[in-house]
Amino acid sequence: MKNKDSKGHVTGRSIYIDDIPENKEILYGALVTSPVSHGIIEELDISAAEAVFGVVKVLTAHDIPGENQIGAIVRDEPLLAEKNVHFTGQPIAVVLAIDEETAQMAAKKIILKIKEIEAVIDPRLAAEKKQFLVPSRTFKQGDVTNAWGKCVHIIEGRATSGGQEHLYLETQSAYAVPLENGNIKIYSSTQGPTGVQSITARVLNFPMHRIEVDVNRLGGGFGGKEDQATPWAVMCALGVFYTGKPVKIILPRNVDMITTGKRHPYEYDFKIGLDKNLKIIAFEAVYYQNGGAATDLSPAIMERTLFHVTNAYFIPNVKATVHSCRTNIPPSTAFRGFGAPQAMFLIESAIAKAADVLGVSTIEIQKKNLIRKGETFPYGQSPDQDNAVKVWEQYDEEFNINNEIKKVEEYNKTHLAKKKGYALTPICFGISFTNKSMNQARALVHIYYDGSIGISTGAIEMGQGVNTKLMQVAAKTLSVNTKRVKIESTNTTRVSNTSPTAASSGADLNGKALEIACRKLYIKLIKVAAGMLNASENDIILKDENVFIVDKKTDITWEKLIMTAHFERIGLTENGHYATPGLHFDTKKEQGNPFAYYVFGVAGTIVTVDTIRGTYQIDKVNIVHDFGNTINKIIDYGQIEGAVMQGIGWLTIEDLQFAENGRLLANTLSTYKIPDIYFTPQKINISELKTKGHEAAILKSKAVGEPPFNYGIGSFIAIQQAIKSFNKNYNFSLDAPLTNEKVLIGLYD
Ligand code: MTE
Ligand code: LUZ
Ligand code: MOS
Repeated sequence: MKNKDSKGHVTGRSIYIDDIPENKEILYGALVTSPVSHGIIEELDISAAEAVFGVVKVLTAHDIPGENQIGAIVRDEPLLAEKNVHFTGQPIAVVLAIDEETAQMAAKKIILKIKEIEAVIDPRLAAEKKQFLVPSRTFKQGDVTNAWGKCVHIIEGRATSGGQEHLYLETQSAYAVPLENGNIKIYSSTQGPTGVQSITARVLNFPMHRIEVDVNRLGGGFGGKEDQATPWAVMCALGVFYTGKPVKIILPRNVDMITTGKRHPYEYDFKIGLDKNLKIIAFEAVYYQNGGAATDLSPAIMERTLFHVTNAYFIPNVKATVHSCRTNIPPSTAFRGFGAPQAMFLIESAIAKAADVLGVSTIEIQKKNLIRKGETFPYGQSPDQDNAVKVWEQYDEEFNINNEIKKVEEYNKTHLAKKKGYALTPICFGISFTNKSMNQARALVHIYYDGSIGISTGAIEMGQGVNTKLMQVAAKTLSVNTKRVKIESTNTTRVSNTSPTAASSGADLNGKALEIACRKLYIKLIKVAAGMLNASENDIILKDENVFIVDKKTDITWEKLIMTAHFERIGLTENGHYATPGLHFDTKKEQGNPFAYYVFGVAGTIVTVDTIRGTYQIDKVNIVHDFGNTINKIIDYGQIEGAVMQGIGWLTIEDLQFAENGRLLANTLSTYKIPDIYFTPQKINISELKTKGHEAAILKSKAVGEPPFNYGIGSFIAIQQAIKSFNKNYNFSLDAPLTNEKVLIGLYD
């Protein structure tokens, strides 16, 4: 089944926040933000802005009836700055006016005097100054201190990985409208409608039931709207509270880029030890996450980093510590992979560095250390499938690793102006929110008496195709055509207390809840059919929109059955609730079973470097991926292709530069480059691991959203293999992103 949204998207008919028909009394909001990265507000004079014709209200911290606090995990982030500003782009005021131009023009008239204080941008410096957002955490396995003695080779060093702009096509957006009795409805481009609801309630000092949040779809989220869609929604609601009129805020692209948080840049120290057979005996690492000016989701991201420090490998002795460093950039936030890519980048780079220093093959080290069933990760969980090895074996069968190596070597022997590089990237990504309580979901299913079906869940459609998958789950469980199924908007009044659609678990959690609700309806309908046919319930099945007795088709169609059930006064609405079983984690011991299952895969990346210009292209990415048993090949392959490109972009051309004073330099699309159609690999070959799937995954179809992002790591290593074949003196670099400038320098020392 194709993604049900594809037609609407290509014809421009899909509805995003800015496409919702506007009420004629609507007001538009424009932000006033901090021009400096750290300072004390000495003067904030809004009178000139208020005097502009068409301006209705200027909101500042003084106008907040409840708490001026939007922090989700730690309450350390004001909606609007009070005395201090902590990052360039931090919201200070919102101008509400009758049109966008007036709001933006008036915002410029606000007098703002800020005494600048020194900004800290470097997370290592922040750590030296003990500027931490939350306490540091350490995961351990075995005993690293004693293990170094058993190692024949020990390699240590530093590494860096950059931030990453989400660049969702739809910028941050919200539209709030007044309801009767002072209640407020918010249309928000958010991955987390309940987060928007609860934080709006906190800021307005309302009970949650007075705030209704509705989400139709997002023009992309990628984690950037897991909780950072909230402030604009709250500002709109605050505007409604004061003016009684509908209020809309759509961030212009450059405001979005400057103001919102991004993937955490990381700094790393590492030490890796191997025995003479290239078995990794010990790995020790310190991760400094650049968390920005407020906690946001950093503690959860820290946790996911710790869970992925050994990627798809078993390492008997490990010590990993993450410091969450408070700096003066916008609060870093969720981004596809959620801290795992940083961990996986480090271990993959450390292995490649070790191979470079020892003059052995990276691939040999990788292969020797893949994790097997029964072996544990540093937090105690053991994968219940041997798929790390299986994906590797299937990859070798299908793509022939030695042959791929040979082809690259032969090319390099006969070419000078161009060199090729090749790298393999195994992945192992844990599925479940690492915060146990978030692993729950609900679904509400109505069967209307004409036989059509309406479904509400907590899942947010952001391009990943979750709505299409939910249609399939309902259609399959009730055995009806997908045409009968409509997925409603995600609305807090229909499905409450939802987790954000994140952690790649949107389809699993909401799909399982939906399956439960549909199953309840199915059982009710079987009873009705049994009554109609005077038959035993055990003999009745619903199949292809018809009632069957054992395998004999009856004359009772789906529509007839539904109408009869309604006349018999059977309730045709059901709720489903799902909570992932088997999860537990002890944060005192840092041990447990945090994940329902793992997603495995391996990618081979082949690149060509232009040795004159330092430019490169990604020729090919070959992948064997563990889909489980995919319910939607078109969607899942699309998720892999998109994630691979995003992963490659992160470590190659996306260069999120900040000035020393903390101002974002890469603040437009002319200075921040993301992969485009020309940069896309000429071929991405995707092959499915032959497996039955996993019971914890929806219809055995494993989560697919984030794991393949990590295949992008291969580009970082393959490009350096190409440099090395040109410049024998090249030292493997652990400094990402690997921009063309760095490649050129590497080619010629
Ligand atoms: N795909 C598209 N097209 N747009 C997105 O915003 N977000 C990614 C991934 N794929 C995203 C996407 C992220 S960060 C996550 S966590 C998952 O989709 C969320 O959806 P799922 O849980 O339904 O897989
Ligand atoms: N969000 C979250 C996530 O709150 N917890 C997680 O474990 C997670 N993982 C990936 C992406 N978002
Ligand atoms: Mo995805 S980073 O979990 O929104």
